Amino acid sequence: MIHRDSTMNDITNISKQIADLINKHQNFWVTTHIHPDGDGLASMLLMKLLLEQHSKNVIAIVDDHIPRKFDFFHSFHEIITDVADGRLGQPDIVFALDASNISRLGDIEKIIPKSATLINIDHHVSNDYFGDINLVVGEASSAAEVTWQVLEYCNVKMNSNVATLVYSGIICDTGRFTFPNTSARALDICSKMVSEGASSADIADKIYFRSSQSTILGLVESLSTLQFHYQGKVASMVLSNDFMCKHDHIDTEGFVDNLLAVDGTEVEFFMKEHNKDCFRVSFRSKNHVDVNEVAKIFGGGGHRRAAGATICGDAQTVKLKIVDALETFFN
Ligand SMILES: [Mn+2]
Repeated sequence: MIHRDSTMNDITNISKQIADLINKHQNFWVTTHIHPDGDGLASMLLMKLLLEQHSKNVIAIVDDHIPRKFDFFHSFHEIITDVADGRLGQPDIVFALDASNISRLGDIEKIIPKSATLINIDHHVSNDYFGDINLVVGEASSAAEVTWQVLEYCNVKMNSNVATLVYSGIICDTGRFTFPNTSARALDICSKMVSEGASSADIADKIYFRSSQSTILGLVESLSTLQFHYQGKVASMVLSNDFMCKHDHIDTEGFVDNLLAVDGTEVEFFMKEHNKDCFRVSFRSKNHVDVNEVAKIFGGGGHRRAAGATICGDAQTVKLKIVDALETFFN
């Protein structure tokens, strides 16, 4: 199969297929990736809202802990995080939002019935088209932007819940409108969402201005490990599992973005030791390095300017492996 980005024509055709499937079926699951972020959660809950407007039975399930800062998202408290939950039932259709491959769904991969139609809606260039239907738009700012296109096609009834979710998904994935994926289209959609009732100040307050003390201490700890490589072109930092275990509720999303502030860096990476000797690594790039390619070396992926991978080993070994992998760009 040729993997290519969905064109405008495809988007309309695939949206039509999705609309037909929604009409024909009654039982749905919506899900997103492990380590869920604002974009994945917003996209998943947007699809849930659309389906509920069509009087469907919808289960939102994520195989991971959900960061509390998103607790103002509509139906946040209905998200099921236990893959053995008795309420799951049998879905006819499963929507996977913001996931570049099936293993990103964690154990949900194992419980999707063979009979269900899997619909993959995403914006990662690394997406491997794992769905029965795939709507992948690599140039979209966010999965929320792609999901919004489907919702518009399906004539979603607008309200402030829809507007808040679309706006939130886009600000999370554009780094509050600072990353290169902040397109005119993304801003146009956000402008429309503000006129439909999304409050940019309230949303920023909730997502960005109520970090727990542990999170700020975790940031201080991470920054204290800051190191530069290749004459300052690469910056790295680490947060150990020991520290994570001593403090509850450390939300490390966005930690790596602090390194983007350093003048002269091209690649930034942050290693979070989520289990002993196993690191979740987030990569960022400012200009010419495609960190999706770097993450792929380690079995991960993402976008040109933002990607991630899981790498196991002790901290020093993992850091050296990454620095070595970057050598071709900086020597
Ligand atoms: Mn995303």
